[in-house]
Amino acid sequence: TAGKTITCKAAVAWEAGKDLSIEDIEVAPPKAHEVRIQVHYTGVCHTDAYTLSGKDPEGAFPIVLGHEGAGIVESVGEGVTNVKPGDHVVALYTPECMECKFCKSGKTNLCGKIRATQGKGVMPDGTSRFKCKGKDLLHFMGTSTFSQYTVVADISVVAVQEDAPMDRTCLLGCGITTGYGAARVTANVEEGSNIAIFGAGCVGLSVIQGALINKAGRIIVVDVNPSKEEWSKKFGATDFVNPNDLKGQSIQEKLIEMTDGGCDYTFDCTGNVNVMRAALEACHKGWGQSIIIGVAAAGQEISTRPFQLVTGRVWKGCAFGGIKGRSQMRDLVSDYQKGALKVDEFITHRKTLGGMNNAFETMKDGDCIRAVVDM
Ligand code: NAD
Ligand code: AHE
Ligand code: ZN
Repeated sequence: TAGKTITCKAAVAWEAGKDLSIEDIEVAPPKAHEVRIQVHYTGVCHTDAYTLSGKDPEGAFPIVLGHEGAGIVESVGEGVTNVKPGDHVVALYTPECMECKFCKSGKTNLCGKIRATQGKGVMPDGTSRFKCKGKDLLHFMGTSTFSQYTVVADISVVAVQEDAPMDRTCLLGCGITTGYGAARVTANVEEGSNIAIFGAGCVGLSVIQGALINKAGRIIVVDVNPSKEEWSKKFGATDFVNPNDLKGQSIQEKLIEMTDGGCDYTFDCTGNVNVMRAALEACHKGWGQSIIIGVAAAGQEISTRPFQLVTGRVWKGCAFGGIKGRSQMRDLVSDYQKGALKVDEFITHRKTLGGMNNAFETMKDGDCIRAVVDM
């Protein structure tokens, strides 16, 4: 198949707010510094639903969504040296070129090399590799894993251990790595720190596992869904608070009371800007840091009294947990294989490509942590 166009099935988002349609699409061969991957499994992340909803300022249609995928390299374009056909890989929506200003800074995992074209839904040369019914389809987050075959830039893919099951490694492509990295890399939670996590989805629950490895003190989960108490405790949280149960007290007041002055670190894993404010204001005076992970809709803005920052609280955020995919993914897979990183526990639902819309529905239900789709 190398060098030839492949026809395969994909879930196509023709329009914002509409169901995906399973279509036969044509996937062109990889050009120079590109890799064509047979996607075996993909997770469905809240961010896919966000872009499909039409609330993503960068969302354009028609598009092949999906960014939490694992598969096998089918063929590579000229000049590709980091992966070869047959390699088991995880797609990286945060690429790592290792040579741009960002990659060399030592201060961020964000890579600048292809961000502009990635945001426009095209490959680095400005064109698409997907066609359906004579129309070009856009790429998503440089990965487009809702297709049986996808083409990505070589810097957007990493080879991982072949004995690691791909229905698990796919989840390291976003949610699990994001929460884990936010705790261990972005916040770098110190031993004994009291932390609060707003939102116990895949991301929030994985913040717990990163915080536990760093030996956090109290790990308080805040969620409006009461069923998340059991999930949080199962992952190792010490406390659970449902803001709806607080009579006349704000969640920030409650957390400040519980922690004798405020949390050392808080994490927003909801994407709700009011929650982000509460998370910042629940931080300890003088040093508390709040990490924004959730993605908020177009037009939404955060606010607080500047006095909150004047008095030493810090607001920051991260993408992909601050993790550098090509340098660090193999270690995460190895941690999973050693039993030091939970992955299996996040999978609550399994679907096939034909059930992709059903996976999106399930995600809204509240009892779904991650649905893994067998492509
Ligand atoms: P999810 O929907 O599974 O989890 C969100 C949780 O927040 C749910 O349990 C929900 O009950 C809870 N919640 C909603 N409103 C709340 C409120 N007002 N107070 C407390 N809890 C509330 O989503 P997820 O897949 O875990 O993703 C979480 C967020 O992170 C999303 O916004 C997603 O787009 C974003 N995300 C960001 C990155 C990144 O790199 N920055 C990566 C992955 C996901
Ligand atoms: N396109 C949106 C922003 C979406 C966003 O922030 N995406 C995160 C990853 S979410 C994964 O589930 C991300 O990688 N951000 C850094 C970046 O460079 O996009 C918008 O608001 O325009
Ligand atoms: Zn995601």
